[in-house]
Amino acid sequence: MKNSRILFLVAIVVSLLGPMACSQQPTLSSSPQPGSGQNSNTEKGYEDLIIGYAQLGAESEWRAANTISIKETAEELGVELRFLDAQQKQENQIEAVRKFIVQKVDVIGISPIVETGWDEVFQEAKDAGVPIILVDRRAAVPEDLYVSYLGSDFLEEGRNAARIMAYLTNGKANIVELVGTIGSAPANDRYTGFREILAGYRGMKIIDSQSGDFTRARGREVMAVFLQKYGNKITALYAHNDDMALGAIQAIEEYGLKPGVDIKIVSVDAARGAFEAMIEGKLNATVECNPLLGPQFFELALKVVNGEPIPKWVPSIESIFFPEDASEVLPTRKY
Ligand code: GYE
Repeated sequence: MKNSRILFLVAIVVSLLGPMACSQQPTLSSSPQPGSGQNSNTEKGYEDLIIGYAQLGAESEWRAANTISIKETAEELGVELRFLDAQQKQENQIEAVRKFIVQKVDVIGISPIVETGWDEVFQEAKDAGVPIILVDRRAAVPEDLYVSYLGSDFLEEGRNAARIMAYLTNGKANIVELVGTIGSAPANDRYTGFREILAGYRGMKIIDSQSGDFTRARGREVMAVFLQKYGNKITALYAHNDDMALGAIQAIEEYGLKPGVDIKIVSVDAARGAFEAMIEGKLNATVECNPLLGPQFFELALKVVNGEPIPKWVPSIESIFFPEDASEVLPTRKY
């Protein structure tokens, strides 16, 4: 590992520890919702659990890995899993939650496609005594409408992406940004966190920012439009996920520029495709966001059902990867 990169990573770790120590400590909530199975002498095991899971769709490599993790872990533990895929539509997710309420499942897991619009249906779940665990994405609802959020610190991912971008470009860049699904927690926070850090760099400008909806196809299309509009002026790309970066890499090559060289690229997720692109020198860094949430999710669900205290936020532990280490790390990646 080069010395400069060690220093850079140390700086990131220090900046991670600072705010975490004071403001981001998970708080404990020991009050399970009514009907959540708090029964003094009959503690439940995994094989007693019936879980409803409202997945948002299948838009990316990340999501595919996330779904597999939930399904495989349920099978391994002997949990009865009722899994619905909302195919990228909030109304389908709301309908899934309503079905699970009618079925009186023990716990509902949901990865809300966007942040807003959940108050009513979450209130219905609460009134029916069915606890909700937010998985991967947060919802903008009062804290009493869900028992816990299990997932990443998307703001910090955005900040780290900006720190890396500043390092890669020596603080001077014309950046285009591929935003995730409009209104989703990761898109909102990765957008905001990135700008927080950029505010400290005069030479780094975001010249355009559009949604690529977290998909490879849209990433490619939107990047092609950016290139038509700005051409060689673009020196850096920030993509809110690897899939959009991979689509954009194609568009950049089609346009006749070298991704990773003419245009520095930083994305988020650390999926296998990103490691392959880094090995080929086409991607400069990826900020990890862990989709393998199955084991932690069912552990939380079991605790909820047994009335044990659980944290209001269970953050995932994540890293950052660069091309120099990509060949060594790729074989160990599970997604
Ligand atoms: O980064 C992206 C996916 O919600 C963290 O959704 C997740 C994001 C992930 O489509 O690839």
